[in-house]
Amino acid sequence: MAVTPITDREAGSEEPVSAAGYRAAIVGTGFMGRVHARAVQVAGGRVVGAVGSSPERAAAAQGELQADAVYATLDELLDRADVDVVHVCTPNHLHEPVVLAALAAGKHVVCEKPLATSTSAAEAMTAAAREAGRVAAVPFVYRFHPMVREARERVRAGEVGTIFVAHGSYLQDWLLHPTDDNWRVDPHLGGPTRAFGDIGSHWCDLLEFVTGERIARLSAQSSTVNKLRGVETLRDVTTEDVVVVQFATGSGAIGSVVVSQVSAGRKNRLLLEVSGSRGSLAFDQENPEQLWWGGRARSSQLVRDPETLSSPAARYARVPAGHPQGYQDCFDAFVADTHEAIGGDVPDGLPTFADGLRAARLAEAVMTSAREREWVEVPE
Ligand code: SOE
Repeated sequence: MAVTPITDREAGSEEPVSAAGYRAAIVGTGFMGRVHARAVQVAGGRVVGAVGSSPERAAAAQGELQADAVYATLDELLDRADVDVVHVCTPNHLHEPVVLAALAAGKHVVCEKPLATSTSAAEAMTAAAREAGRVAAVPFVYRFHPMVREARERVRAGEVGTIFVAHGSYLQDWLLHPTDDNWRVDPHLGGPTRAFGDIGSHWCDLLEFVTGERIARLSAQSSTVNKLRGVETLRDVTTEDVVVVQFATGSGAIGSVVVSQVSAGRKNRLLLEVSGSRGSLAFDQENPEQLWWGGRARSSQLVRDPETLSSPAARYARVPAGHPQGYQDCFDAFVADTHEAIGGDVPDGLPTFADGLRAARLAEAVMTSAREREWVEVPE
């Protein structure tokens, strides 16, 4: 099919999908689309095309995305032979159709979390990626902080000992007021769980990534604080603002997490603390260059530094010590690892659709438990 970009800065050659290159298409031109586009460029890739919710929005975003061209429809973008990887940054309900179309067109995919708005959709997407033999990654990006990798290495090396308790929170305040609104609030666009799907999923991913433990059963309660929301007219809200989960892991550790999008003053505070028979570790996403190490005799605040980091963690130090790195750096590292995976070497800890599916199963268990008011087993 002949493809006519709605705007074209520089017509590139349309070589088919390659293992060496990272020619990306961005689907969705909001905040996350811009974060992904920057990461593509830092990873040495190029945004060859973008599509937005309307041709006008795509055209308006072209400069910031540094996209060679923007397209009126997804089909036109997918027709380009030279798109290696499609980054899906749309509202959640569109993840499934966009991912399935991209895989059917032979592209690798990076899909925002939550991967899908239901477990069955996440299963279908994971199966489609496996059958297509494509790289399919999900940006659980907090895994890419060097101090998170350091925590993981210390757990792996036995320095924490047998883990018996893990706890923490993920708190935001951007939905505190009834007039705070966003597509994520609408279950048709964001999915039936909001606070847990959007940010609780990050916390659980980090817990399981750092400790190697798996949540086996859980009990949850949730609350919708703002039952009506809207800027001009108020409408009913069904998605939750707050979730509290207590859980047990397969090996018998217990723990809890508080997830809230209405905690005044907390902007993006993800806190994870784990304790075992030999020591404790705590990581705070708003202070990501540090890691608290708790010992019975002595505790210390570890600071990212070549002296402190084991080599798997040092791999993710992107700037010299003392020059704080943060959220965008995590994205840059995530896309760089996705690029490597497309080249054939899948780096340790790359979050894939299997992890997105895991999050969907946890989300379903949380919703079921909160609704039924009982403990729920989480299927593997
Ligand atoms: C909004 O809650 C949001 O942007 C999430 O969607 C991201 O996953 C999280 O990293 C920051 O907050």
